[in-house]
Amino acid sequence: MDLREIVYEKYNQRAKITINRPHKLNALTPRTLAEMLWALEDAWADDDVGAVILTGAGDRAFCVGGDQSIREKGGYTYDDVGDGPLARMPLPTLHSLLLQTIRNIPKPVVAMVNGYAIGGGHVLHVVCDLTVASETARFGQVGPRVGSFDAGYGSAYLARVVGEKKAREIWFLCEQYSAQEALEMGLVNWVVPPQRLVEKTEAVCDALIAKSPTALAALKASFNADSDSVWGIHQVAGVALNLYYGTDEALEGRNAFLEKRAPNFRAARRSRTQEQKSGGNDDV
Ligand code: 2NE
Repeated sequence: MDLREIVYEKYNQRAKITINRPHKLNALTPRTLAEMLWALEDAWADDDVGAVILTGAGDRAFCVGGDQSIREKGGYTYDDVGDGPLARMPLPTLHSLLLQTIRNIPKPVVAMVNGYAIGGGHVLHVVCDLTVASETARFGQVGPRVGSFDAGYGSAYLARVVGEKKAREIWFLCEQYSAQEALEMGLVNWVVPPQRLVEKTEAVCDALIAKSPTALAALKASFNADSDSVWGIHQVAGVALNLYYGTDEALEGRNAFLEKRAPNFRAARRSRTQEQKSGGNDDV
């Protein structure tokens, strides 16, 4: 595959996927996601690969989720789709497929978080098996502020990781959390100074690669089994998200972000009340 938005490397029995859009804080396009899926499938098929590292280029961001500059009413549009059918799929569908592939690949996936892990970029690290964070990393969800949501792995699985109250706080308030706070809530496994991030991640991979691959694969599948039902919720949420993108409410969130102002959802709240009163039959 012609890789333009990620860097994919294989060395010392590991595969490393680096989201390579540092000028956009490693925000995701359909192409980025299609390339990441291709790389993960390659790592899956390569018997010599015992662990996968997922990270972002530069020192500012791991990934800040969907690229808001290509989001329009109705969803994300991107001309540079590349070849193959994957890149023609809607961004949320590709993001969902990527999350599920990170979960399904029978090898540990380690997130190396070097900066912002925000929105759909935050969800990426949440579904990874382990997370190593730089002291400078920042974590958070932004959907209710920018007109989006991940009502599947991003919320239901997050609640299993950090607990119900904390997950609701993270999504409802859209605040940012430091690496130390993330460690305290069980969201990451290790926090290290930025200059030790690569060294620590490589040491974690060395430790993983020294273990029995079949034992690790069986354990990963077992951990997944308990939360696999979230995949069904995630797919329903994806249908809802694609419908939501067509609304003025979602567009107000995206516009407010791009115009660097606070969103105003008052009109959306009023129209919800009107719909409820009329049973949603106004236009039928
Ligand atoms: C990431 C964050 C917290 C950074 O804040 P700060 O204050 O350090 O920087 P600033 O000025 O906000 O951002 C720096 C530049 O990066 C761009 C900004 O527009 C800005 O550009 P310039 O003004 O310098 O030209 N930028 C930041 N995030 C971007 C993004 N996602 N897409 C395109 N450009 C982005 C702060 O910027 C923030 O909260 N960003 C919003 C993150 C966001 O909205 N992510 C998408 C959530 S939805 C999603 O991920 C998703 C989905 O919708 C569907 C399926 C799967 C995932």
